[in-house]
Amino acid sequence: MPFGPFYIVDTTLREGEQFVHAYFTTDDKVRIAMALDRFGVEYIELTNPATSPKSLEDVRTILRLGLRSKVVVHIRCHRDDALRAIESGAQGISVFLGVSPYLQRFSHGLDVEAVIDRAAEVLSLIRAEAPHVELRFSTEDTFRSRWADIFRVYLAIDRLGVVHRLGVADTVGVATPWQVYTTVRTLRRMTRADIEFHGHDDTGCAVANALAALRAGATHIDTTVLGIGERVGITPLGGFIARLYTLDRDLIRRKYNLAVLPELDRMVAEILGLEVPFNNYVTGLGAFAHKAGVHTKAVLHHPAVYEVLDPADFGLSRSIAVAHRLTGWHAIKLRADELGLGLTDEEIRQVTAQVKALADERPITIEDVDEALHRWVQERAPMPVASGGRTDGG
Ligand code: HCA
Ligand code: CU
Repeated sequence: MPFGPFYIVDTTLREGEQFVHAYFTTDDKVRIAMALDRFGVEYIELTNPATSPKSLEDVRTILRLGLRSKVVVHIRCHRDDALRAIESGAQGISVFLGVSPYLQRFSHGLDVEAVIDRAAEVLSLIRAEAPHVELRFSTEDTFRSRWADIFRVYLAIDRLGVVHRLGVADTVGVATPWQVYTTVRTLRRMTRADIEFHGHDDTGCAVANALAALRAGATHIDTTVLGIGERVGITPLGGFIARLYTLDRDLIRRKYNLAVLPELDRMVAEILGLEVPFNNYVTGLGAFAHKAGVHTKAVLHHPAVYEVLDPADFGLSRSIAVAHRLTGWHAIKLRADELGLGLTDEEIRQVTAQVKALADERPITIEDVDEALHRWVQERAPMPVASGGRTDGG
């Protein structure tokens, strides 16, 4: 088994709300939460209910849906936020406060001892007021913090005995998989807590970092639909699922309802007023499109030659691009068969040569291919027929 038991904390409705283009109405949030629940994410994280009256109301609305996914709220390490989170009735509360030199100098201005005191106060308050709530504490910007500082904080919080898990956050998307592995592994050895990983994608490692965290013993991974979040966002749900699928396909198929992923990606893109990116994991335009003759030939024989994900598992199908100069006779034959034209292999080769010649002159479409095929059938010499037979066949 390449990784241990894990849970997805989808934070489209928190981190995702921090994406520059995001505005979620209550109805949007309900639709997204219901689809995430159908997909099977174990947690849905919502915006801090102290942000605005509407945010608090929306937490309650989502809780009333009675989803299987646990509903958690994400708050700053403040008494008032904590009280509002408890008041919301959320099943989990995720608190964050960092100790990086940047935050110490330019943001909250607290030194390590003051961070520990503040966290201890807020976390103990929550535990006292809401004994059953699932509690998490995360140090923001973990990877640009001094190793000694973050471990002082993590060990102090773990010793309090009030949190279920500790969060490791690559807030600015700068960590490498090796760093993530070492940090999570060390934390796992030194504390009793579960570990959550939250990774931004500024330098393209969010999916790899989530996998590194998992391999090091992380139990919870944060994702958002399409990866939306601050700046370029965080680990995308679809990319993370694709990553794990090739490592343990049966587990991923059992654990999640994969066919809901295309609907989720489309829904969130539509709510944002954007397209699903053309190169998106699993659901992008190109995800299961095969083009070059060498590829199409092999894929038509055995798709796994050029596919590591089976589109059918996601309720999708592959496509073979036929109309272009890289095309091959297998692709043209596929098209001729689709049109019900009985051409011999030699004829298909000749039509393929015509199609390629045309595609060298200008971009072509499937209509051009169809026309070349039909023209061939019309213009070829009539087949010799038995005497007394019809001669108008074509
Ligand atoms: C932020 C906070 C956060 C929190 C992550 C966490 C981050 O918006 O800056 O609670 O683990 O990236 O650090 O999203
Ligand atoms: Cu974040």
